[in-house]
Amino acid sequence: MTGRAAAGLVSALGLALAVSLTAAPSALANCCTPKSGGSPNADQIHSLYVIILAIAIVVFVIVEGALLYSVFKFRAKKGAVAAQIHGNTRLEISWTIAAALILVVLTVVTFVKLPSIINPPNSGPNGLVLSASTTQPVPPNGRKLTICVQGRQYIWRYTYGAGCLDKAFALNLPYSYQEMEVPADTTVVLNIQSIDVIHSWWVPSLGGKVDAVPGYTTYTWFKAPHAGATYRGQCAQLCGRQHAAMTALVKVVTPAQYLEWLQQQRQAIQSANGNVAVLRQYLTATGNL
Ligand SMILES: [Cu+2]
Repeated sequence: MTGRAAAGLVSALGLALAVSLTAAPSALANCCTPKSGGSPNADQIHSLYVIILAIAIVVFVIVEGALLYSVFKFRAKKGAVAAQIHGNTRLEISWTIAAALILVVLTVVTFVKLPSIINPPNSGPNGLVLSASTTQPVPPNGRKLTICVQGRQYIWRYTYGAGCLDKAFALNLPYSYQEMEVPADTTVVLNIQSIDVIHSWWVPSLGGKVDAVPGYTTYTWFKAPHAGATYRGQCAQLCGRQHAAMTALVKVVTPAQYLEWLQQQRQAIQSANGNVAVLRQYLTATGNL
């Protein structure tokens, strides 16, 4: 292929890509960076990604530019003998140092950002008033809302309140499946477990994903700023035949709505348990159980 034909092919491919992306604007949303906006840790992950992407684009343009420049500038006809050039020590030392410096910058930026991704902040002034607890991780003032997330083939179960890991039944804590309700502006810490295989909790707008591993408890947190928002997630670890059905929905409501919902949920569970007790009595009495 001649240089001109190659350049034409590259231009045509570039044009086709641009047209297909422009014609599908919804495909552009979050095409190149992680989702954000639902929680400060998600925002920090997003901004770290953008910084690294920008540096990578600069490196890409320089390298590809030098390559294309060299290909066209120094192209030779068939049978030509290439010029033999020995190593340019100064140039080689320069680009080794430049590459090392880029790595240093990436490392420093990452370590500067890391604490705000890992450590939860305090709840906002409009958040729910919560009691302190010693479960990790904790915001500086120790006050947070604890929700236990339990993965099972193939649904997420959420138990609300401190003590959800070991005293959920004793404390009669309310629970729900698939759809999680949370108060806005409140630091929510998730204790994540699995009762069967490895699952992975991931609601992209609310931060990084965390595996649910049988026999272990893993943690993450989020702090959703706006009541009325909903965030969707999907189990991110292939966990079996119905893995694709293992979705999650997080609904952000006001603290008052959250407390009301908790009460409703508690009552609904109590009434369902009452019905089951009556049914069990009947089945036992009639010799069917
Ligand atoms: Cu799964």
